[in-house]
Amino acid sequence: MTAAPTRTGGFTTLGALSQHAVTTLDANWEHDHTVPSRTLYPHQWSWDSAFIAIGLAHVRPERAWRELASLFRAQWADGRVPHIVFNPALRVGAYFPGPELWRSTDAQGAPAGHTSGLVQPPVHALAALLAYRRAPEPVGLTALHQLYPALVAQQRYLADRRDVAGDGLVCIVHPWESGLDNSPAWDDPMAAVPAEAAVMRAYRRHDTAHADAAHRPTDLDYARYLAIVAAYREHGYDDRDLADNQPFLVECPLFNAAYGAAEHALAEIAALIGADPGPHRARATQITEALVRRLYDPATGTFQPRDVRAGRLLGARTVLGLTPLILPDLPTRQADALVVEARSARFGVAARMDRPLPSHDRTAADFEPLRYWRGPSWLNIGWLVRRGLLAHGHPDLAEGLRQSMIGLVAGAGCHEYFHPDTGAGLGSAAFSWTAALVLDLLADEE
Ligand code: 2M8
Repeated sequence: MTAAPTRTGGFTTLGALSQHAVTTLDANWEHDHTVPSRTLYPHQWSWDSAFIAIGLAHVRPERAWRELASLFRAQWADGRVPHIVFNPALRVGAYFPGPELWRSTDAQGAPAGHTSGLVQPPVHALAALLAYRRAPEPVGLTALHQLYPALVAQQRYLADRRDVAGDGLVCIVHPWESGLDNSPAWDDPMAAVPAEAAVMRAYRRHDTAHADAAHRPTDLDYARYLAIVAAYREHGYDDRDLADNQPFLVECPLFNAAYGAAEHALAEIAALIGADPGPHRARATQITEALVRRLYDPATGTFQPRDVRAGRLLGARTVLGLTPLILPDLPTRQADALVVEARSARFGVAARMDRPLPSHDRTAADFEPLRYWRGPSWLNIGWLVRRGLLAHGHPDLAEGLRQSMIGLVAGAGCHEYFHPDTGAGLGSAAFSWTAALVLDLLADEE
């Protein structure tokens, strides 16, 4: 199917837009969590839940805390927070790849319920802090007390088990761990993963039954996704000897920026609950230093992922490179360079934006305006970049981006992603993090 992207929605008042976002979140609420989308993603996703909690804190604070608590109930003994927590009430085939492919319950230290074995960017400590700021007393403080050890364990897992190169940065073992599944950033390391598209004949993809196949990753992408999952699963999702066993090993700028931002947030949470913020501050400093040392490319003036297997920086200039701006201690030299990159024709950030922020360099030959993370505009990424612009003293650009994002949702509704030229809504039409983050943007007038 090749549906032309259409504009839906068209909210003329901010009140109506906000109500639409709340209705979307309410419709996606499922006993103790919010599904990203009833059709495409009917289980619980890790970083979705963090973004969702940020929005829920404005309108359903009690649910914000339940959202995070339910996710962390699925934390593994080693501290990993799984990227999918499966709802056992759903039929087999409700999502692909489902529990039968992950077989998490065979792995050591996994919880009793089914989960994936991968992780996603650790934006949860930041989400907990922001939710607390929005809904502080008395439930908020209790929730922070309860979440703190789990958030610390999440960071410890990443520090102890995923620093494959020994350079202070976290390695992702699958593009799904980046959250930007088929970003051009991963094309080179993915090309080295042996797989054939034909293996997909043995499976039934769920995504292409609900979304336009031309917008989604290809069958060859999926064959490789499954090959990487199989390699990890066959080693019991054990992180020892990752360098020997995993075909995809990458240090991602967004994942590591989130990892550093988490230590900054944990320092603030520690201070609120009477714990010691010192070690968090020290780790935050180390992470920022490592990020600058290992992933900043002075030649391009942006951050690039590092392919740990090949021992080199990856060349694609995707929006991932802008996200270290969220680190408040990013040195001025790198922050200034990222602002130049953000304002360039590649990304077009401006005080008055004429087009949405794309997920990939719009001047690149492989920019694809319709295909998922290869061009379309996503609210969670814009939301992070906006925070970064505010943190580094660019309120005018931050406001331009905020207006652009609100305009997207006002024009098209709570879509999963948006056409980077026309702003037309794409993907799921009732997507939770879009709803949650537009609520936060509406409330956060600078
Ligand atoms: C997308 O990823 C899943 C796999 O985890 C998929 O394509 O099926 C990504 O957009 C990811 O960032 C997001 O968390 C997930 C659920 O919204 O969907």
